[in-house]
Amino acid sequence: MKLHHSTTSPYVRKVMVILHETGQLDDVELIPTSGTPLDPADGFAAVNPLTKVPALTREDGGAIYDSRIICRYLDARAGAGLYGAGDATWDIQTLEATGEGMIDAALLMAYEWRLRPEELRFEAWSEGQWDKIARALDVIESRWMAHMHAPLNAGQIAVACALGYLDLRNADRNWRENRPELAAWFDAFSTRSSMTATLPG
Ligand SMILES: N[C@@H](CCC(=O)N[C@@H](CS)C(=O)NCC(=O)O)C(=O)O
Repeated sequence: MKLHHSTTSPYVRKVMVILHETGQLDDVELIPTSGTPLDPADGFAAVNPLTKVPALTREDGGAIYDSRIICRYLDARAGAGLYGAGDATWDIQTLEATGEGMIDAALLMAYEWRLRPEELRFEAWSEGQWDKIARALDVIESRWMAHMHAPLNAGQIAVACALGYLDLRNADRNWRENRPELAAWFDAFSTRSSMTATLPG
């Protein structure tokens, strides 16, 4: 398989963590692919018309994209059970969506200050994105910690990659303040070899 990859993308990191955790790393060739909405990678649209990483070309040649679909595919391929069984899957997938939503909001903030010309930047809109992240962090701290301490699942992986991205792009916002349980959980989760091997670089 071929994985269109970028070392700083938190969406790619979710996929890489799952590859590590499920023993599928050697089944994938990494294809460095970086681009933005203003400057998509050459030729990448033939794989993913949305020109976003990650995208995975499977052994049969078919491409799949969106990190959540790729994560589900890799989980099914390995029979890893990272999405739980029965009704538990809805909680795991909601936790995954919460992590993913934090990444979406943080990426929109990063694009706002990296890509938009200074005179067009919209501060209130960026703050609205941060408010989404802050609310999600509070909900995880107050309601989801039992799920965070459950056996490894795709929801935890998505939240961990979101927190790693906040440390990379929004360190000044100090997300750990007033969220001691989540901060302690992330410290411990960050020691997993799947996490140390996929630090943004
Ligand atoms: N929902 C997508 C989002 C992927 C995404 O936005 N990736 C970013 C890199 S972090 C990207 O490729 N951006 C390029 C663009 O938006 O043109 C997923 O989960 O895979």
